[in-house]
Amino acid sequence: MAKFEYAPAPESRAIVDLQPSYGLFIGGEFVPGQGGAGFKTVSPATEEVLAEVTDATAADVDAAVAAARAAYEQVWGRMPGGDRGKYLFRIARILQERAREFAVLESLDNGKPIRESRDVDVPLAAAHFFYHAGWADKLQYASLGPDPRPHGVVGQVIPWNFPLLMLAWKIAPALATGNTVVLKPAETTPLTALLFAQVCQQADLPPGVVNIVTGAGATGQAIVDHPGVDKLAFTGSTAVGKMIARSIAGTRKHATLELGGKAANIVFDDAPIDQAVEGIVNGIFFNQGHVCCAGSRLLVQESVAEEVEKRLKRRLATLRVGDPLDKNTDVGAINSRAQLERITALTAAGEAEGAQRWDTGCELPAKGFWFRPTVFTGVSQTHRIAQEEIFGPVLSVLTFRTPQEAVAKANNTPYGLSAGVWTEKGSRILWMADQLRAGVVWANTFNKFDPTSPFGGYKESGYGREGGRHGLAAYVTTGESQ
Ligand code: TAP
Repeated sequence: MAKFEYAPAPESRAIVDLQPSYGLFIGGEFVPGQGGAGFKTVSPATEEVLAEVTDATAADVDAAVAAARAAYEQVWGRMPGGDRGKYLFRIARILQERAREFAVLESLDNGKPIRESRDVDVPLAAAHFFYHAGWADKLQYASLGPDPRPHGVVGQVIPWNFPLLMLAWKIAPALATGNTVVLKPAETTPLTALLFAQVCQQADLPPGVVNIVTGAGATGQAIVDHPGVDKLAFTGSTAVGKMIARSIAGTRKHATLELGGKAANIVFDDAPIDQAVEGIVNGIFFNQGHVCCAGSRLLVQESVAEEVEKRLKRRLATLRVGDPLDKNTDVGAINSRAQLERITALTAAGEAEGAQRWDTGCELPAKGFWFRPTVFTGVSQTHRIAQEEIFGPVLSVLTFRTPQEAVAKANNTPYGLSAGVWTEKGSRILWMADQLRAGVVWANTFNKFDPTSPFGGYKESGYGREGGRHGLAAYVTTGESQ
């Protein structure tokens, strides 16, 4: 099918006021790092250097934890919930007012299409603050147990795939429940977290309630190891999550871990195929497949497999891959060279193990990090591309004959974060949801997020929930749990 030719529709980047270098946000101020070292953050679409960012040392983390402790003890931990809620409402409104600035900056630093940062990441981040603002003065009615109280200082470490949104998932519930935070954004995507620090200043948030320290894995490890941190909230890979669990074993620290996934998107023969195809595309090609809950394994009933595959490839051929700031772009840049190498290596393993590889053959920009939307058919359960998280725009297709076989294959993974079911039968949806070992099961849709709905995994996808009432529980201790 021929692609329509669209004129370029680039979003202007003039709205973003990029500084050449950024300090750390500690105690309500931007301060230089004590180690003096920095690193560059680049646009993955062009490899252009966007800014120099501070590499926080253990001493910087120590200062951030001290600022968070002072703010907790002197101000935030004592403030009535209704007053905390007003700050959260204020932050939410500023995020809405500055939405375009955040969206452009996110697309520049992360490589995701502006359509997604504008319509998904930023509105959902604001929604998380609005939602949690509403809870701040109602915690005793949230069935959290008797006398819910904050932990104190929370250390938070987040990945690069949804930089602002993951920050909102972490900071909004922590603040609503009366905790103060030290947050580290990912090394490749620090800029929207630093813009968020400016929002905290604009909202007159008391100094030290939110502290942002930029850096690489060592900075994250310094947060994890710091004895002044009462609770940890981590989102990232299963490998690092396991290291964190080992580091804090035997300490009094509480933790929630949101880790990887290898979700099954299951299409039955009675599903409306065109809608299912849209769901498959959204499931794995949204955000370049850099989504922990991505529908990276398509399980399709054998009787419709050929038809689904045909329509899927036809649809994929219409996807526009390119400039993240162009409003017509569907698939943007891969976030980093390292991630591109990982995707390249895993897809090469798929071919070597005997699966059939197909891609859209679209043109890719000469500079930057890019990967064509790719589909593997003839995948067997033992293939690495069926077992390991690729975290890129790559779909592995497997088939099944009966619902029991679909369940067995869907659950045959070390992960258990999400799953999707496509069928006309309501009873089958309920039966499948009951059988699938996944924290979230979507029915006739995929990748739908809402702050009221708890999100989190089973097995190697981690423990704890974020969002909803369940998410609040992770940020409080109660008479029962103290
Ligand atoms: P990771 O390498 O695990 O990095 C996540 C964060 O941890 C980054 O800020 C990273 O810093 C930091 N970090 C690295 N080593 C650390 C250590 N030893 N101690 C403390 N912090 C450390 O993952 P990633 O490559 O950024 O993200 C991709 C992975 O995250 C995928 O597996 C994906 O499934 C998972 N993910 C899960 C979810 C949920 S909700 N379950 C959501 C998004 C992503 P640097 O960036 O500087 O390395």
